[in-house]
Amino acid sequence: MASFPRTGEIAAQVRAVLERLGVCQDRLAGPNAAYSPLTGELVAHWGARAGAAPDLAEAPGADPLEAAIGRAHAAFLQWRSVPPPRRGELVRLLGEELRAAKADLAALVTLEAGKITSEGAGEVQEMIDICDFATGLSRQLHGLTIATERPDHRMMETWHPMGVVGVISAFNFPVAVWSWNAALALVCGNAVVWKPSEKTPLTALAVDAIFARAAARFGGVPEGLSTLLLGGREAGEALVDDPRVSVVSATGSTAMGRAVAPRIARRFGRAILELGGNNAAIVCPSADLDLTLRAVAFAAMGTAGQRCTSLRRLFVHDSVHDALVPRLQQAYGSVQVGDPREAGTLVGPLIDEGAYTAMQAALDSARAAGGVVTGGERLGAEDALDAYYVRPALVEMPFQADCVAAETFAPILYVIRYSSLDEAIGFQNAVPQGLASSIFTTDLREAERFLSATGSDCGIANVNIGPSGAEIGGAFGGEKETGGGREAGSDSWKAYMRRATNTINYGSTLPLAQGVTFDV
Ligand code: UN1
Repeated sequence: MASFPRTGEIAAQVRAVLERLGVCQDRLAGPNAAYSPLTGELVAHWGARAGAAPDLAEAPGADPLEAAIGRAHAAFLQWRSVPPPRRGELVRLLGEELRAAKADLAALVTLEAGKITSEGAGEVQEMIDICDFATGLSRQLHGLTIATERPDHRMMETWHPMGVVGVISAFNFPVAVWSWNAALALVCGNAVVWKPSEKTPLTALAVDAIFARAAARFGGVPEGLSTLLLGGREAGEALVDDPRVSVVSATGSTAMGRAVAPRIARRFGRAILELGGNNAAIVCPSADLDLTLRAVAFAAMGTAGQRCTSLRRLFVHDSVHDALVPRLQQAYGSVQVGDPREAGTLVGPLIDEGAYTAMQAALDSARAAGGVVTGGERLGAEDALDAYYVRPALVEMPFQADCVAAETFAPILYVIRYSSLDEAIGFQNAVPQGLASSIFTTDLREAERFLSATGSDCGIANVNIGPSGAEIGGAFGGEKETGGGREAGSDSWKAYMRRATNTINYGSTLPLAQGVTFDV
């Protein structure tokens, strides 16, 4: 039976978890308020820029953001000379500290971002996984040796640290996104400055405290190697505009990416952009419908539809529509929505009122375009007036209207029928975003077509699993308005390093390439 938390019961829990995680009281003082989406109540205060606070005391009048980036840059100048496997040791210790703090940090993710218990734990597990990955990577920052056309020469490439890596993250993965960037950036020899979402400052403070414990065990970590910049727009803009920030990794909306990308480009900085997704799945005539139903339920309703990778569009073949869609409607009607701490709850709250308003506006547009909406209504408002729990919405659409082509960060799944695979792939690719996609089929030809150059145009294309919930071993990111960046596994580390091509002459003549002669 679903229940909803009552206003007033969350703040004390948040305080207790923050204390267990070792977040200092002085970082929880300041003019800004932190809220919990579980009830909408105020749960803590935080300072304008916790990471930059010491400078305010040291150098009155100095710009604390500039000073924080300056400290990070100074840390980079030292850290770049530490051998990579030794840098990996710091990240290994971070992984150990995260293991020790997993239950508490996961609980805080639930309290601050509203994730159900297993998804809060899953997020911290992703952090641990990337630490393990990066520790191994610290001994594998390989360059190539390349055949040269000149006698007695050798050509190779070496990879060097970039500088300061700025990380701008969103509320929906309040801690894991930092870790995908930071674990790689640190083993690659960079310093990291993190500007988290203003909606999730407390989990960021907790991660900062966890990192400090790893750094203390490591010993001799330069001050400012990992800096937390709490704040609003101005903190993000400082990272975007400061030429000392060689790489900016920004996760958020396409609108945010459109604002920051030209500013980073103007100073020839490097950008890793993880922006909007409008992820689709195609259900083919041969699909295993039991498996499809479970995959669609998790991908579309999980995390209350607030993953970049959440499933938002479902293209169902005419021949299986009547076997699948009524079962989906049944699942949407019965899924437990409520207190994310409770066993049995699968859908927690939306992050805030703005998310709820955007969801209702999208549903209104869908109705106006001929869509038939099941669900979408607000729940539990009598227990917590300022919390926004909703029944996930399933919307049968006659065609792919404008509201379907836009990303709404809420649990809305649009269902559209199709009759040929070409048509379905056409629908799936006909949106501006290109993050994640899936096909459900047991037909080898259809699966391979979907994965081919004429299939899905997304950065992630899956067969018989949903578009969300990627492991860290693969490169994560997408094309078109998703921004083109890649994070986490595979060779994503290269975005945090600069490549130098080196040619060495070990002979005593000077043969020029391309047969050029130049005798003086
Ligand atoms: C995001 O939604 O911001 O693939 C990232 C997934 C997670 C990451 C999502 N591993 O759903």
